[in-house]
Amino acid sequence: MADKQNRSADPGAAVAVDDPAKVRNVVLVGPSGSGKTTLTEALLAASGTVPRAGSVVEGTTVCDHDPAAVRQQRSVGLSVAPVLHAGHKINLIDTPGYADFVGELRAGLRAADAALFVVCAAEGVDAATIAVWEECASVGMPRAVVVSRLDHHRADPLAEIAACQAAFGAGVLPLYLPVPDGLVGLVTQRRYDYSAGYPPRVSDPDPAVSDEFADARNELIEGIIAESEDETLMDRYLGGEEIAEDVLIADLETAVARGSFHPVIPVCATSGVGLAEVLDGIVRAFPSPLEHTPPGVTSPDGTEHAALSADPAGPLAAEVVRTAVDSYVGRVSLVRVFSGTLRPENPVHVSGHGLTERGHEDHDADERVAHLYSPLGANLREVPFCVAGDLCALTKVGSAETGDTVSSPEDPLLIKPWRMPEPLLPVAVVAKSRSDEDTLSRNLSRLVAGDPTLRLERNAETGQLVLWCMGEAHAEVVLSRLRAGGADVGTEPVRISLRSTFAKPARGHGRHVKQSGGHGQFAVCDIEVEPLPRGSGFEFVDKVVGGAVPHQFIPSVEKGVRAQLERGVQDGYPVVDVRVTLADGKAHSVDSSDAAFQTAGALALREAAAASRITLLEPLDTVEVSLPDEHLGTVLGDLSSRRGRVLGTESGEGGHTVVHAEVPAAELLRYAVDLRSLTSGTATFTRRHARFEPMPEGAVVPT
Ligand SMILES: Nc1nc2c(ncn2[C@@H]2O[C@H](COP(=O)(O)OP(=O)(O)OP(=O)(O)O)[C@@H](O)[C@H]2O)c(=O)[nH]1
Ligand SMILES: [Mg+2]
Repeated sequence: MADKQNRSADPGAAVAVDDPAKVRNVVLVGPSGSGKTTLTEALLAASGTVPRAGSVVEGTTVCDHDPAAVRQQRSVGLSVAPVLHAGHKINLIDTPGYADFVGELRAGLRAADAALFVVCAAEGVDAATIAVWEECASVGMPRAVVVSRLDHHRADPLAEIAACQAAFGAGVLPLYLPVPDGLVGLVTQRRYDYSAGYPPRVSDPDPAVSDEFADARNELIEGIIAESEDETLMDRYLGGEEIAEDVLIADLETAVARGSFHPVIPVCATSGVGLAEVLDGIVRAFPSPLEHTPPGVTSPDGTEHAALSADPAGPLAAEVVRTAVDSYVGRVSLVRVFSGTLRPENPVHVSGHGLTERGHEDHDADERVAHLYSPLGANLREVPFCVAGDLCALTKVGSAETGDTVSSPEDPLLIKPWRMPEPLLPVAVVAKSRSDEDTLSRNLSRLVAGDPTLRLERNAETGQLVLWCMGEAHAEVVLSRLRAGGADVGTEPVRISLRSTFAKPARGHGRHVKQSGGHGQFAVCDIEVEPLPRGSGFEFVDKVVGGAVPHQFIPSVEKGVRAQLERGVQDGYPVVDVRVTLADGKAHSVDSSDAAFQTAGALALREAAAASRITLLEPLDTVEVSLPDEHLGTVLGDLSSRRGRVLGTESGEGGHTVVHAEVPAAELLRYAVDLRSLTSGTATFTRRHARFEPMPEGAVVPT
């Protein structure tokens, strides 16, 4: 079980809309603790969707329903909360701010048409949030900013707005500013008084209200006019003409929807200040799905398909953006419909990308969707259909994995995938008993299918089951889901697969002779073993003269040697990079056999190993770290303390440097965690196995 799902009759209003123009999909983005979940909760309560706002601390919010979220006191997954406001359905998509859950954020960005950046009035703006802002900017996603937690004891909303302007760049301007008990509208020149909570008492327009904020008002109006398509407006404004409020608002809304103007709204979720302005802003200025170009699509065989649009009568194309596994209802797939209309009575076609690195095959299947639901956190409310542009949840669509396309069997489609982050923290899990092992493997594959940021590795050499996670908080969520699924699991240190090799040439004599009673065994061989350069593997040379070892038994010797190389000659580490030459031997006309010569070959190798010196080889990875220049010194110093060798650095985009290095894999086990703390989460890295290298004298063999 992951999320405690709950299909209740109807805790909210009817949530099926038939017109994409009436839908807004808004993803909440921002650092952990900035107040996204609390804001969502306040908006749900303000709109009457829930009777009263729950609290993150008490674990009673709609969005943080997962037991791991309650325990960690922060969101650990994406959550959808639809709010009805002014005849529109706003799908609020709450995402976790903590870096481990960036996969959930990516899914939220995919499902949304606009982003609300939530930053705390007391915290400044962090680099990870700036990076998401820039990413949204690069695809023209409309964005607005909420400066949250106005009641924080260190809140300084004006400083925070200035920090947002410095961090996010042009077009970021406040639409409202805080005053005691509420806000003042810079364009509307009205006062929004929240002293009695939501909804605010709104005053009539009054120029005196904004006197105090004349500079901010002028800057805002100039900012809006600069974005206007009416080029005469600036001249008229500079000529002293008062531009009408409705003209300014219309231009403002167009510029927001275009992604070139980003209003800032100060908000306090606890007192309600700003909630009406956020809801109105979303409905009026954020675009409907009709204005968002859906992702590219092909037929499942890869042939091009006409571009999609948010047309309820178009071909069905929906995408599974998230999968949760629930102990009561099974698999719950959160779906964004990009085109067409999903109806429970119609069969659907599910096709996937076959993310082979996660151990999945390409898949294609026809399925039946018994019920459609509108999710409200963990609550599933049945709906009769879901139109293009809207979000819904499907249950029991067995073959659907995150990233899959749901289309119609008559016109099967495949939506081009979105980019998912690579999990880089290995965690070795062990089942406490035999029966736990079975439960574990059953649950693991389901978990991996639902979470694209989780990778499963069964390492045959070390015998370990390794889960590659995004970080420790992610690992905790995964483990708690496994335990909740009934498997008693623990963790153990991750083992590294080592190799060994011969440090110097040596000879070995293998004699396997047993001739007392019954069928005898007779095989003798002499071998020479020489080290080869790294990466050469294994070579076998036959130099037997005069049939000392009959030719049919030469492959037997090789087989025996190979088997021993794989089993290892010291501590069980496979032997590589050697040439084994069969120089001589003896056979018996009756008692020699394939098996006897295999045994003799293995014995000879063991004897040669005893006469040589065995060097341990450890895996070395090529690592690429991309980081802001200011952290370069720290990261280089850290790499060298990990026995890393820097191969070079190059300047990347936007003040970033890419460091190329080779680092022993044993030193990278916790690099995902350490690099994040060294660079405040601003660096990323990739790693790839390069080769094996001798371990330095005195290095501790990782267990
Ligand atoms: N007093 C006060 N506290 C708030 C407000 N907004 C959020 N908080 C508190 O701040 C903490 C973090 O809020 P969350 O809503 O969990 O923040 P988040 O952005 O969802 O954090 P992540 O889920 O980790 O990304 C919680 O303890 C909230 O109760 C606010 O407006 N006023
Ligand atoms: Mg949250």
